[in-house]
Amino acid sequence: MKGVMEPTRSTAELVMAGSVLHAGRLITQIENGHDEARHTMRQLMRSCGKAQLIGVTGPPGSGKSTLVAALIRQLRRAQRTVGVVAVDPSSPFSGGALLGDRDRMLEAASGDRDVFIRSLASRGAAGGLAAAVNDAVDVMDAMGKDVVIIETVGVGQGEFDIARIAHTVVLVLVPGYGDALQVMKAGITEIADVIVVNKGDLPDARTALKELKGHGFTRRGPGAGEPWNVPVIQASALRQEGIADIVAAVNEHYMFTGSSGWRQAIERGRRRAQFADVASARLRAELLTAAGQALDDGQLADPCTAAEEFVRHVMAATAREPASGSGREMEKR
Ligand SMILES: Nc1nc2c(ncn2[C@@H]2O[C@H](COP(=O)(O)OP(=O)(O)OP(=O)(O)O)[C@@H](O)[C@H]2O)c(=O)[nH]1
Ligand SMILES: [Mg+2]
Repeated sequence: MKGVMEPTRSTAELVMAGSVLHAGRLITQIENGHDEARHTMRQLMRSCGKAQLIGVTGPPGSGKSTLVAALIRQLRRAQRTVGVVAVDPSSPFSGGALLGDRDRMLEAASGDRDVFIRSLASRGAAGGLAAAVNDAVDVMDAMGKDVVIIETVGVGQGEFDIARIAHTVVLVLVPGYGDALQVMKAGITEIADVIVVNKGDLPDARTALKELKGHGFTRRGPGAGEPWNVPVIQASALRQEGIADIVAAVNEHYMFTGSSGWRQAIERGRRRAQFADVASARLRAELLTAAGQALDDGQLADPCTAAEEFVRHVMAATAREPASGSGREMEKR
């Protein structure tokens, strides 16, 4: 009998073929800052850029995870494959809650091969949370998931900004938090593309909805095109009401960003932030090592001046760096 050797497939190939096992391991490697993960990510990048990225954010307990579970069901009904990155805000108290969230979402996925859910904790991410979230999103994108949902608590004040990652940001509010003034104060209107007043089964939902709708929030992409009118949708994630409306609004926004050049700007902004996040985390680690040495050598009596000088020195060195030409030419590029 002639034995045919099975060619060994690389992790990247296995992930691209949709292996949940290998994708899960890869994300763990990313969290641990494993060198091998960078190598795999490099290979995966060429398969990225196809998924629709949806951010789900809002205050603690507004029903984000319940809504994500409902969205999974709705998207699966339309035969769309789904990845979820649930970001733990790092509070040691939310460990249990996160587990509950996962259960809820897993129930919605219940053995479905086309749903992949992963939670990330900032305390675990070696290279910074933003970098880990971006990598996890890229992994799910490379797996071929049609939609990747990123769930995170809070808006803008976190360690990373969901508006820099997602094509569409869904803000989940609840009756009581819903008055327009509070929402504006929180700076939320800057990033919400779709507003959901969740827990519509509760008594105050109508008032909140009316007030938010009355305000008429708009968003603008780059350039002088038409503004996007932010829809305000009442829903009950618990009773799975209003979920189809949310999906329709998200898809409409996605189309809008595609036709207005906005989406390209979002994607460019994401890659720019990703570069800066990874580079600054790496540099910070290197700098702390170098600073430790300098401190031991007694060179940090005036740390601020030393830092300024160091940066000037590095900037001058990198400006001279390119083999083909001077710093002046680099400026022109
Ligand atoms: N009445 C009602 N309760 C809801 C609804 N959606 C979620 N809840 C409840 O609200 C609580 C919080 O729901 P989660 O989905 O965990 O909220 P979350 O925003 O993900 O919470 P964190 O991730 O901890 O910030 C749970 O007890 C849910 O059952 C809803 O539509 N109506
Ligand atoms: Mg949650």
